[in-house]
Amino acid sequence: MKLLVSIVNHDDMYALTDALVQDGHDATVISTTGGFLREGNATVLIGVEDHAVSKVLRIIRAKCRIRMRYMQPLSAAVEGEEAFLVEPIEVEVGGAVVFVLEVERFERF
Ligand code: 2BA
Repeated sequence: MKLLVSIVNHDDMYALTDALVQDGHDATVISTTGGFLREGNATVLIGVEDHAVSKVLRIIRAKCRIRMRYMQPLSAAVEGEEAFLVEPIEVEVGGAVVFVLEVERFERF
């Protein structure tokens, strides 16, 4: 069994979980925040049997779009001077970042 830790855009989360549930997979959603953009995203935990991993990855790929975001970096403050704004940079986010973890044991009580 594998645990897919899938970090997705919040706007794709319902389409993704609907598709997963329709295909018979269980999922848990955690509200998370990206460390770089500091924007909300969603982490979807999906426990799946090994033979279903590729199918679930296909669903994730189909439901999660790549988006471009603009980030306003702040210059590093030099001693004695204020930090100042520099040009916004374009950042590509997603469709999804997925970690595939081995599950040692799974119990449901
Ligand atoms: P964020 O950390 O907010 O990152 C958003 C996007 O910013 C990333 O998209 C990437 O394109 C860019 N980015 C991240 N760190 C960067 C840096 N140091 N310099 C320049 N650009 C940078 P994705 O790679 O699609 O990641 C989307 C979200 O997935 C991330 O949001 C983070 O929440 C998570 N994530 C990505 N890689 C991760 C990792 N290795 N470990 C844990 N979480 C990860």
